[in-house]
Amino acid sequence: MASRGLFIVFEGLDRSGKTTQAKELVKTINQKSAEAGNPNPAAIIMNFPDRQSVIGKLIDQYLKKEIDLDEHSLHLMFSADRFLKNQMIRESVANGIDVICDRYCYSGVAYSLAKGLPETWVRSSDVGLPKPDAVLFFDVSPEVAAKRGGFGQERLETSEMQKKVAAVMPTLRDDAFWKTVNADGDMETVEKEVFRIYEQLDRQKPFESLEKI
Ligand code: FDM
Ligand code: MG
Repeated sequence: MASRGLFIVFEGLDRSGKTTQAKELVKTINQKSAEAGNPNPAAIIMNFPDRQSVIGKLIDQYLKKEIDLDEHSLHLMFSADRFLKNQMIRESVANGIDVICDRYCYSGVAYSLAKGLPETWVRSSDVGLPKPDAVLFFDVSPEVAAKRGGFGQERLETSEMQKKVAAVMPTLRDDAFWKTVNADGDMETVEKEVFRIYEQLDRQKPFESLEKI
């Protein structure tokens, strides 16, 4: 029987390179698969929030400061946006397709805790989502991140928010499936590191759901 796909989440601060590297990993997997004669895509990219989904469109407006939203409501929208992809992730994995995901519930929890929402409540709304085979935490030093350019214009792109998120994110770490990627290196070095981790992941173990975050 063909093996299942992997579900891999990229997390990290802004300018850690996670978006670039997530796209790059998908490209590499699909290239290698095509070279091996496989006509179908072997990996797909997913981003959270998905700014095109019904819920993601509202989140996008909030991030662009076009609308204001109650922070509890926003937290649940980010979760709901992920649950919209629940079936798609599970079906892709079952069909042998790797799902590479740029941000997931760990961003959800980190940003909401940084804003001061109640911890138990914040950590509960993503329970039941597909559990990643690996969370690659892109660890970038503040100096290197600063060299990569300034912040954008969006609501959460402030140094104050980044500092708070930087303090919370590592506390969400679960050694069972989190792996730290040194994101200070150049693109090719990081790319190799990511692919090395990817190749070592186990497709034989059962695909699970998140019981806690
Ligand atoms: N963000 C992202 C959250 O606050 N909660 C979430 O659940 C997720 C997935 O939204 F500032 C924040 C993190 C970031 C913004 O921006 C999304 P990007 O640059 O598109 O990742
Ligand atoms: Mg961003």
